[in-house]
Amino acid sequence: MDAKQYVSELFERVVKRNANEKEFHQAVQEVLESLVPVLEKHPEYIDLGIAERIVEPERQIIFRVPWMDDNGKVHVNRGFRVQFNSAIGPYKGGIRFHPSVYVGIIKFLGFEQIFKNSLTGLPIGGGKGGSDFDPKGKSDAEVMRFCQSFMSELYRHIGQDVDVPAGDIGVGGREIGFMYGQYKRLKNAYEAGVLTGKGLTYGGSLGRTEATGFGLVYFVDEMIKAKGMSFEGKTVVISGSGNVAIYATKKVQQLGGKVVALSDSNGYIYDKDGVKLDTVKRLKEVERKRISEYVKEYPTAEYHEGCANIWTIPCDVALPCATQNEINEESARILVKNGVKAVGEGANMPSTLEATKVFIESGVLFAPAKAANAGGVATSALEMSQNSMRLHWTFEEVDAKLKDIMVNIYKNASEAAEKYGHKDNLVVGANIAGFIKVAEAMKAQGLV
Ligand code: NDP
Ligand code: 2IT
Repeated sequence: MDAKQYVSELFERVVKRNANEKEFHQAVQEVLESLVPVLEKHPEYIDLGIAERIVEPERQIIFRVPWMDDNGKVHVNRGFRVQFNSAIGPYKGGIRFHPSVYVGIIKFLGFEQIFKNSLTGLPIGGGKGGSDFDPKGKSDAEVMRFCQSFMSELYRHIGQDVDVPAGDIGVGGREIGFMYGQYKRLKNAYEAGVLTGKGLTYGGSLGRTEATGFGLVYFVDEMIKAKGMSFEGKTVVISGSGNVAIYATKKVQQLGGKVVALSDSNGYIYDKDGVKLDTVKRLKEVERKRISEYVKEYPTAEYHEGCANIWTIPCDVALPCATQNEINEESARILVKNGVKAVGEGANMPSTLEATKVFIESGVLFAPAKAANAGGVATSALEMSQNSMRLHWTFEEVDAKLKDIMVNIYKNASEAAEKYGHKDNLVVGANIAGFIKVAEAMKAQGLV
């Protein structure tokens, strides 16, 4: 069958079969369109139904999460774990706690994770989980009770050789600690490799906290270096002020770039002199306050309500590190008009399909999420290795491995793009390079 027709019929079936899951449709559409040249070259992938199997999760778990708040009121949230693909390793991917979470978001994230994890070169399959629980404004005790309830169901579905969750939006060190404690209690065994992003006192890896943001900047640095540019003296706009945004900011500053803006879900700050990261870290990581508080300490900085206008700030490099679809076509056009030279996706799917098209067609250097933010999960896999060996590597060792991995992902994605006729298009290159390894493993393992 003609590969183009095959892909378009398969996409139609995905939309019909997974109605009302628009983020999942978007992620599948982008990947399937990239795969046409691969399926033309490898008709056996069509005969073996590789793409048809890849778009269908191996298993989806949806469960009730009851918990009690500090006033004794009962709440019932919904928990999810989508175990998407285990061809190259145990399911691996984060857990997201955010009120917007529903099956369409967890499935888009789990689907992307398959290719991202493959790109790392490490033996990890794709999965994702989460809940529509909103950690904002909750006490530590409420968060603990929620995490314990969530894990009281999830524990039976995961394991260090089965499925290894980690953090994502709303899930950081505090939540991983509470979930690990409950898992350990239920299993009566110290299986440290069952979760990653753990604290350093109980099996966590040095460098995991920094890994996604640092990895993103290593990747973008490699991409711009290939065109004779560097971060030195560049103006950079970064959205979000969570784990990814904070450590992307730190690495950009180390490389001599100036980060002038950061945001949260209420609005953004603009500090033309460069943001003071220690203050942001204290406000967001310790005090768990809003980014608007920043201007109380630095009155020369500006605060603006709403997130979208952060992309109207002129910059050389834009790093969206908050959430999906935060850059639409209009924002992309404004960035291009203002002279943006490179965009690196720290968040998962932060650019709409239309925005991505604008960047690629305008010749902006574009680092897609699957490749550019893979440093987090790659370092999670390094944490799993250390847990298995019952050893610790130094920060320098982990960071050097992370850098190597990001440089290799860049190399593999750009070579795949060129080989399949889309030179410099890293969206296509990352999708193809990630897909081929999984497809070959599925081919070898038979119809399962
Ligand atoms: P955090 O929870 O630490 O931070 C998220 C940041 O994004 C916060 O500043 C938050 O603002 C903002 N944000 C979240 N949701 C929205 C929204 N709907 N609209 C506007 N702003 C929003 O999460 P991470 O930094 O870990 O994750 C950020 C992105 O990076 C996500 O897309 C995640 O999937 C991706 N990612 C994370 C990895 C990791 O290792 N943590 C690895 C790879 C990708 P507020 O505080 O107001 O909610
Ligand atoms: O989107 C992602 O890659 C993550 N949230 C990190 C997953 C992980 O298992 O470390």
